[in-house]
Amino acid sequence: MLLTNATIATLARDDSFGLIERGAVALDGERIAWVGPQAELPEIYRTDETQDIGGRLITPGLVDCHSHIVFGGHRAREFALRLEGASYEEIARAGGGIVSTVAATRAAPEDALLAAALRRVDALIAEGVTLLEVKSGYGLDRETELKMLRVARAIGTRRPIEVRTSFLGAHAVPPDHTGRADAYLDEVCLPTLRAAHAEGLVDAVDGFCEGIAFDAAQIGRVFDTARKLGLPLKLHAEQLSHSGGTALAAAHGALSADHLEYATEADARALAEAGAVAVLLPGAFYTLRETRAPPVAAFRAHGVPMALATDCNPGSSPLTSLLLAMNMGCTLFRMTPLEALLGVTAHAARALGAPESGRLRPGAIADLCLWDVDHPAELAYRIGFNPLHARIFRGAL
Ligand code: DI6
Ligand code: FE
Repeated sequence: MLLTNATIATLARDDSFGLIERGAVALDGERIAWVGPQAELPEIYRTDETQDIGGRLITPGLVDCHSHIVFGGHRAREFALRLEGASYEEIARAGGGIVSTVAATRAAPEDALLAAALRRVDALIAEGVTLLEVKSGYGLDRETELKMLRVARAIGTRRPIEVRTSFLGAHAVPPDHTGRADAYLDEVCLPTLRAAHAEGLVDAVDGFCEGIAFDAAQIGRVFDTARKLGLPLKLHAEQLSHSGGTALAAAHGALSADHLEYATEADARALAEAGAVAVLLPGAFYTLRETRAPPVAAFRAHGVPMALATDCNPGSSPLTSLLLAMNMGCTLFRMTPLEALLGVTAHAARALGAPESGRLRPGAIADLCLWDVDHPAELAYRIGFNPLHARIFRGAL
């Protein structure tokens, strides 16, 4: 397939928009064969399968690199409680929060979990998402963690989207192990990680390093097990307080540290040295009415790549719009529209260890979005408007 008469935002290696006016993209099966100005198109890429796309914008397919999109039930009651003044941590300590979604997820049949997740996934697909990360972490027992990961894998067989899974057994201490976090890790979390890995269900390992979850020493044990299995690492770090997760993630060579509202300048330096991505989640910041923003200026100054994601989950971020996450990244965190677009393409792909996605260049995977906009900055600027014209996944419209 050959797409002509396009404005193309390639997201160049130097992290510019890499804009090409009157450009063309040649696809060869599931890969991009050539990108450049139409006038320079090599003869071998001319084909009958040519689509004039009428001056529309082409970007890479969007990447949502942090989601908890598989879960049972909802938490609208907690939303109301927070509006009456209860904090996220108070609700969690009173037995609500993550643990209440664990009960609903354990109770849900696998097909019902999948059906509910697909409704949310369809909203992401409609906005151009072609690569989606999905975490476990609402099972906290062997059976349900495996069930969640199977549902995550099934998403990729039911819809034209690539799914990368992250095992998040260290998300919360379940009620049957209250006050015994280390015993939970030894008896449930680590054996379940090994079992899920043996079944091919795990692409990366994540954790929640926080006062209401696990401390850095406990997460370090999860990371040690993950590294023995050869799995890449990610971490929920400094979301509600400064708990030392970022330094830990950097020291273990993690792909990313995520949330980061309470991260410091030293954390930014550590991420830069480790080459890790800072994944920012403005949906959670907004929903929890957080007032401390992540240190974007420090990330920028130290050259830390920033990604943006929905963090789609029933508690802190019931968000199924990556375009809105881009807008929030700009308005709430002062990212630039270019940083927002890099954040849902090249840098998000890097946070998943997926270098063949997120930039338009020869050899890259042929996942593309066609947009009814003049300039890529418009993608972050609009609120609640979806300008997607078409989506190409693995070379197929
Ligand atoms: N931080 C979050 O924002 C989500 N998980 C996490 O570790 C929230 C999960 C939830 O509240 O259900
Ligand atoms: Fe999260």
